[in-house]
Amino acid sequence: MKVYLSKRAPNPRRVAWVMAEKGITDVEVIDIDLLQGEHRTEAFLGKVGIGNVPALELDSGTVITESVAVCRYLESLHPDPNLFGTSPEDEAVIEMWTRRAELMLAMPLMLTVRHSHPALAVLEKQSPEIAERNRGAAEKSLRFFDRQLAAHPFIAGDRITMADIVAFIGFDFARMVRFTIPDTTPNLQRWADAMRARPAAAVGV
Ligand SMILES: N[C@@H](CCC(=O)N[C@@H](CS)C(=O)NCC(=O)O)C(=O)O
Repeated sequence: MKVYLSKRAPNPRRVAWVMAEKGITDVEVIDIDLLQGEHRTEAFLGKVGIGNVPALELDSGTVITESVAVCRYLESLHPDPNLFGTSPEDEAVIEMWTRRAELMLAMPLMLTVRHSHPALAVLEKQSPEIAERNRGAAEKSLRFFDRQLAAHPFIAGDRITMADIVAFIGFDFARMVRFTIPDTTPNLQRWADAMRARPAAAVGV
């Protein structure tokens, strides 16, 4: 099995983080240089089918893209520690929070960086308006997550799950454009400090 990742890119980092949490070392990691366009070559597109990382190539030849799908597949092979839920209720709650983390935080934060950081102009026709609108959308979500984290140590409850990984990597990526968690959301700040302290936070950056 091979996984195509790219250093510093947020979606591949989710996979690197999950592999680190689970101690997965038997997957060959191939680093793709996005800024050099290695994901847009005919060879990559022919194999993966889409110019995005991460991509997981199974021994059967099947290629799985979409970072959360890749992570879920890895969890099915390496169930411990559990990041996606252990009962129907637990799974549904974690999926709910993972989607919220994706749509309300990670996606707007990634679009903010993509549309405003000069280094990413090579990948995107940048629009300051899109960057600003997405920064605003992420800012609007902060209190919602802060309230959840006032009642729970992690986003979906009492342990780290995929929802935390998706949300934290979004925040960490947005530091590139000086997006910081404000003092007005101290629970989010406490959670972010705890996430940053995990050994997996050092992988894929
Ligand atoms: N929804 C996909 C998004 C994948 C994605 O956009 N990956 C970025 C890196 S973070 C990429 O490959 N970008 C290449 C490009 O924009 O040309 C996922 O979660 O895997």
